[in-house]
Amino acid sequence: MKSFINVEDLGDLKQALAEAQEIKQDRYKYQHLGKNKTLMMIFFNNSLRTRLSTQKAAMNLGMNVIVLDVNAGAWKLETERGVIMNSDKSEHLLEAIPVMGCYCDIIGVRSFAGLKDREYDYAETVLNQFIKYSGKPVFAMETATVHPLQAFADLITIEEYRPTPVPSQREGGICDAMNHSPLLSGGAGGRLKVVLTWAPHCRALPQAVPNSFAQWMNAADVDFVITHPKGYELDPMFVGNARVEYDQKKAFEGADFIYAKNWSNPGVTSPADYGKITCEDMSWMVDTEHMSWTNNAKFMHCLPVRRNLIVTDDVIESENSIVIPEAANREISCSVVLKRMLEAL
Ligand code: AN0
Ligand code: CP
Repeated sequence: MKSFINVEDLGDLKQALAEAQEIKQDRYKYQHLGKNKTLMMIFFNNSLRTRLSTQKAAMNLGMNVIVLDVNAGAWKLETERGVIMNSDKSEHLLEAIPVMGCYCDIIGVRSFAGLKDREYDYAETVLNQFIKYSGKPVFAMETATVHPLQAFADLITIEEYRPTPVPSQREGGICDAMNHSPLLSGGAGGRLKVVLTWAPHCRALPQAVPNSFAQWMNAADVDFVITHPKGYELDPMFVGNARVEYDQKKAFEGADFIYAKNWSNPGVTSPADYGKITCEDMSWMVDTEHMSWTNNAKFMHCLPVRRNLIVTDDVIESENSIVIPEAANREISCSVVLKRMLEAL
């Protein structure tokens, strides 16, 4: 695998889930692959899970890891070509990227959307410069429009926690369970209903997490519903065949998984609103009443989450909340990705 950005980069999802299960059972099985190979992680934005889980996955594979926080110690980087560089930015990304490429074998990039210019963000300008100029395989650690390591971990988590006819399968292998699974194989037990719900937040957040989650759920065989206030429509290339339901209660009815996330206005129906907060309706916060509309659904969120804005304490602390195993699976999704990238070097 040369890059990891979209769901297609992973190929057959069943195979990817089988590899995830294999690695989960023995995290150090491929320790030899990373010998004398270096991962460079570049952070333009903060992180807890991505930073720790990616580093752990790389260490499990025997890799060396270099982490650069661009905003803490590096020269300030200019990203736009053609700019007269007489501001506080001392170095251009067009020199910095090939230099970084000299010191490593694989590069992970975290670079959030600026949420000011939709065209610039959706062109994945920073990520594509890394792909073009680093000379090394690149993967997204949440870029302007996607967060594939999160979405892959979410898929693994849904597979592990989906209701199965035999309860013991939950503890068992992903693959064995998958033989009966409506998730990817369209099994006879009825399709899983997975709901992505917008929830309120005090700061404008990117669309990367919901975009990737939608992309991955469309690739899995689930009944996938997206619910949000009018005006928050995600880009059609990510919505795909999902059903969009503006009535949150209707969307939640019969759901097996509730995936909550805030995102700022994607500017699809109203370009001038791109990146803005255009709804503050607190009735969208996921509370116990919301969860009572579902089919005893599991609650998911990529974290970090602001309690009592997106979800109440009661729901996130409930037995049905699987946010911690979801975060734990970030190590597994990243291990599969790095393993494949190392194999392709
Ligand atoms: C980021 C976001 O919403 O994209 C990262 C989530 C993984 N969240 C915040 O900036 C709070
Ligand atoms: N879910 C996630 O990517 O978290 P971080 O922003 O802490 O890495």
